[in-house]
Amino acid sequence: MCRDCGCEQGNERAYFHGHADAHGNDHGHAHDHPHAHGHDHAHDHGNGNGLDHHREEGDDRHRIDVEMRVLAHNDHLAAHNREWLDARGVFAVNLISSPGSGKTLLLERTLERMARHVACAVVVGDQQTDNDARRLAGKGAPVRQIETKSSCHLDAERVGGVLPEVVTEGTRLLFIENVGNLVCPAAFELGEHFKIALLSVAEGEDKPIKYPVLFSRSPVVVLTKMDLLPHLDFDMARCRRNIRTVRPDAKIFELSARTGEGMESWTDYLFELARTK
Ligand SMILES: Nc1nc2c(ncn2[C@@H]2O[C@H](COP(=O)(O)OP(=O)(O)OP(=O)(O)O)[C@@H](O)[C@H]2O)c(=O)[nH]1
Ligand SMILES: [Zn+2]
Ligand SMILES: [Zn+2]
Ligand SMILES: [Zn+2]
Ligand SMILES: [Zn+2]
Repeated sequence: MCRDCGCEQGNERAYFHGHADAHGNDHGHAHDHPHAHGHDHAHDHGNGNGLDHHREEGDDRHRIDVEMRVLAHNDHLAAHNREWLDARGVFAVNLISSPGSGKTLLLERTLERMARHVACAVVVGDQQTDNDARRLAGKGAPVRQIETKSSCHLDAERVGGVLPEVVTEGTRLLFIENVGNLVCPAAFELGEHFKIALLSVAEGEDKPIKYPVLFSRSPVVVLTKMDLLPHLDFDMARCRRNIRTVRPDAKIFELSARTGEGMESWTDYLFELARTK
């Protein structure tokens, strides 16, 4: 997670009050869920990372403790989401990119091609507006918008809250469009089966090595807006090398949602994912 943007505080304090108490446990998750679904974990909701809390060791250590605690708590809720999805035979992908890389247009075109054949659902996160949900409505799949307000990423708790509404009986594929941001969403598991990083060719071929956390955690990378290539100095070979530098086994798609170029192998791949569930 990012040290400075205040993710570990749920952002609100850092952004709007500026007096973070650095304890991060302000979201009041009661955690009284029954564990009827068979996993058997320690369930340490205190300082679950095993580090003791030594204020005297300084703020850095303190902050790392808090971050680890927030992430451990989030990972825990994400594991519940994944169990919930697995129990229903749903394959979930978490789409992450910078703002405007083309996540929503890709999903629009993807649903138009797929939703008739495979039951899909979409959860979409933005800081504000339900614009994306409105764009994705009427494409044959239930859609829920999460407005994260001050937060720069989706988290497992918020996603878990909408799953029962959006994932209806028979759903095979869940697309989660994260908040546009190359950094923080990479740190927060949502219960997805894997992350998919999008990079539009207009952003430049160096992004995978500049933002290695996201690209190293994404086994699939989609290079979007290929129709713009003639107008750019984008070096495709270098981009592929950069992706492979941080993620040697990355599967890379090149496509344009606008022209439809490359859409077929993308949807073929998704059909296959849905079939394996
Ligand atoms: N030329 C071209 N433009 C595209 C393509 N895909 C998306 N766009 C345009 O890029 C802009 C942003 O696309 P969105 O789909 O809204 O991007 P996004 O990643 O969902 O953006 P956020 O949700 O704000 O992070 C829009 O004007 C799209 O029409 C593409 O393949 N080619
Ligand atoms: Zn951040
Ligand atoms: Zn639990
Ligand atoms: Zn979008
Ligand atoms: Zn964040």
